[in-house]
Amino acid sequence: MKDMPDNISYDENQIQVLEGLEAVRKRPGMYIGSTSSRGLHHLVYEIVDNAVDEAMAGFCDSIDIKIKEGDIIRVEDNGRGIPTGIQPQKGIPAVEVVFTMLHAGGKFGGGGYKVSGGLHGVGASVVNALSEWLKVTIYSDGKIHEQTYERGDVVKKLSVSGETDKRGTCVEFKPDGTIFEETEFNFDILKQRMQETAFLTKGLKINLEDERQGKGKKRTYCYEGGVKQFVQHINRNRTALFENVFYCEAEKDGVNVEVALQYNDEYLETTYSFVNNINTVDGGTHVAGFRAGLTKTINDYAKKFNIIKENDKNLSGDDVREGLTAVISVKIVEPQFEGQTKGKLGNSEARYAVESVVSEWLGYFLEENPNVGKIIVEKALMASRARDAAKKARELVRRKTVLEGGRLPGKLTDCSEKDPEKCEIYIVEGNSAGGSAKSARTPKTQAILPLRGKILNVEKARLDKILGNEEIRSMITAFGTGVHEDFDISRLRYHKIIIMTDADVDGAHIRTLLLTFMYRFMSPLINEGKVYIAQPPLYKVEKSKKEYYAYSDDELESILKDIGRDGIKPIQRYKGLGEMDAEQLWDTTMDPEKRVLLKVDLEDAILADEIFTQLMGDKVEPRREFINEYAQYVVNLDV
Ligand code: TTJ
Repeated sequence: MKDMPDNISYDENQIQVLEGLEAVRKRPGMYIGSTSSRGLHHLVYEIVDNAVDEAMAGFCDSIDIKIKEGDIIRVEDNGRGIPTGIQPQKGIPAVEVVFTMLHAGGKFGGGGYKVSGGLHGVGASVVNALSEWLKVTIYSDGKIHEQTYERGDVVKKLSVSGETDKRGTCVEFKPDGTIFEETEFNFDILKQRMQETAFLTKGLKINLEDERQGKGKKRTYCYEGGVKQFVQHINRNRTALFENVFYCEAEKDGVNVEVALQYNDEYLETTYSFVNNINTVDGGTHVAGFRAGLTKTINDYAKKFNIIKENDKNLSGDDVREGLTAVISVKIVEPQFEGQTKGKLGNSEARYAVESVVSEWLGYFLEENPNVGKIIVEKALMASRARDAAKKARELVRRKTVLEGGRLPGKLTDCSEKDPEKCEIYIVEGNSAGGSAKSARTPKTQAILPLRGKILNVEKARLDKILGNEEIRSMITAFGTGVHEDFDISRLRYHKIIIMTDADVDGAHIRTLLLTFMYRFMSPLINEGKVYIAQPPLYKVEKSKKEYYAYSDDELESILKDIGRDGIKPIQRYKGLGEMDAEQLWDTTMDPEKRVLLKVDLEDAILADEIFTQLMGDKVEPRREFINEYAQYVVNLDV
């Protein structure tokens, strides 16, 4: 504890206790993660999750979400309606408790929902506190009930405004512009999340509509097949090895387990796991149970039908997961989330529940679909053989490193500082830009690794081939971490890995490739926030010996507005990093005092991975869809 002057007496009046919604407005980040665009979108999820809870309880089958003019959000369900009666403990209407008291809601104090979603389970009151205004309308008992709030305070008491035969709850809110750095909603971000929610809540219809001027977009998601359709969706750009997706749903020891899986002709595993609709990015007991069940069942099956012999060595977990696409969704009453980012399930009962449900139902499925069983086992056998080859290749790389005395790649211009915490590495597209970066850098702390051209398509190659690629090998050696199963983040030589590519389509392509590689083979780098994207400017404006850089079209406009157009030199548009000299590159993109770096998070990486399969996959149709959808950004994509 800090020194405390002892001549002051502390009593309850002087101790400031942050109470109720004031606390939320003071430290919004603690409740919604951040006040950036991400936090803004979390507000919508938080409200929608309440309606999803009602759907999971079986009382609502449709949720409408609208982005209205002025970035106002409106969410309506057809559930029972939030109770309007007086809550005995507080003496105010239950709905007011929900919107004004932290941690209030159906999830607490009995009588509520058995399981419940929600990002941090903080609920509607947090959204209310962070909204300029919020209006709730409840249709129940033949009446329309309304209440309005401003920045969390009641401004209009709960009252009946009319009659109706509808049932449901409607919440409309405008996020507080004094709290959020940005208040513009992004349809595509909401779309992604709403589709995921629909996959995870079988039969629930979610409508999403953008009513803002010039937008006019609309999507409806409803999946009777639940996570089975989720798996089909993930594999839509890939080639599945068999048509029928394995699917099971069962309850065991109070844990509801829903699992779907299918294999594709590639080599990587894509498993998404959820607990009460929350994405568990670091897996946990439910994923461990799934893996154990999968490995055991496939081995048992292979032996029973003599595809592998009794004394052959077992297929390993990695073997049976090559080319696997799976979704695991469990619903559990008191989930325990662990780990730094709370992305890992800890409940031990979930392990056994998932393992036993998967073993039982997958066992039946394989016996009923022997052709599928055969395909899976053969795929795993191939994986097993390839793994032996890859192991040899890896040992070769390792031995080579030892022989070379841990020598760093020739192309790397390393920094002199030895403490990784202080070091950063720029991965730069092309040799010429690499040259500028080399002259521009601070030699003590900034290392430069130029990459030539495009790196290998890592989704289409096995590890032995990937490790044979020189660009990739030089990255791995420079980082010092090893790769895949050998990856060890404690050996990382730079605490910032900065991808610096041209601001054009090719640059975007290379960035996507790099991110996909890191996501697939060095995922802790991304989970622990070590990867960044440099932001080179798009334009240079010069006027009376002064230089201004613009990083977007909007910024260019606003600079021109500020300085006026008289007497400016022709505006320079940078097509590549190579067009900048070292000083300009330093000033705009590399100077830690001035540069803007984007930190890559898991969602970005997953998106990169998706874009990647869409662009590089075997199927033509998804690629066409993608290019149509993004035609405005993709000018001359060489796919
Ligand atoms: C609680 O238990 C009794 C019956 O109603 C339950 C309830 O609260 N249902 C409910 C809440 N349905 N929909 C909501 C809801 C919907 C939205 C859009 C926002 C919020 C905060 C709650």
